[in-house]
Amino acid sequence: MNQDVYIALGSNIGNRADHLEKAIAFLEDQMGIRVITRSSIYETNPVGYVDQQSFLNMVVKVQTTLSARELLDVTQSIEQQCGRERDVRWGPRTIDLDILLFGEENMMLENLMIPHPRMWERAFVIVPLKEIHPTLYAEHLGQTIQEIYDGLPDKEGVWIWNPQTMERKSEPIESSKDIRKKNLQNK
Ligand code: PH2
Ligand code: MG
Ligand code: MG
Repeated sequence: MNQDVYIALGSNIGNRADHLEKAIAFLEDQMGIRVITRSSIYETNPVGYVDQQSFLNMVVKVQTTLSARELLDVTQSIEQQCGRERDVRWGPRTIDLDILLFGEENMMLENLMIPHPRMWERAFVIVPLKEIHPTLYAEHLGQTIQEIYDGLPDKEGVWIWNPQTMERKSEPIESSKDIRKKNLQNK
């Protein structure tokens, strides 16, 4: 059966955009995986462990006939092939592939939980996910991705990345100026 799966990608070491592209090319080459949609690339301030380089993040939607377990093996092997080394939790990484959602399933694989338990509060995941599927419904939160996005307390620290100029767009996706404007409109 074909499952709709969302995968978050992140890189903050070396040529970050190359790592993202390479990881997507590996996914495309894989039997039983089809890359359906990719978000823009975003540059994001590090979350968790903050004393590190900014990340490039994006989300891709794939369809797969693989089981979640098999897909996890694939994503881990891609991380290896892209030169990821053993790393500090939340520390710098050449490439990180996190399975966010696997169809409608809830599951625990090794120490991996699907849906990814911290994805809902992370702007670096929700912003690109909202770009590709705002109406996606998060069953256990009873909210769409758009609603989760609207409720995120902090969307600063996320910029659209321009792959041509290799620079971020100058304004964060939602600057405090936009938020003030929205608040005024709601009055
Ligand atoms: N990944 C982490 C920890 N912190 N911060 C940003 N901005 N982007 C990430 O992908 C990221 C992070 C652990 O995987
Ligand atoms: Mg991660
Ligand atoms: Mg990971």
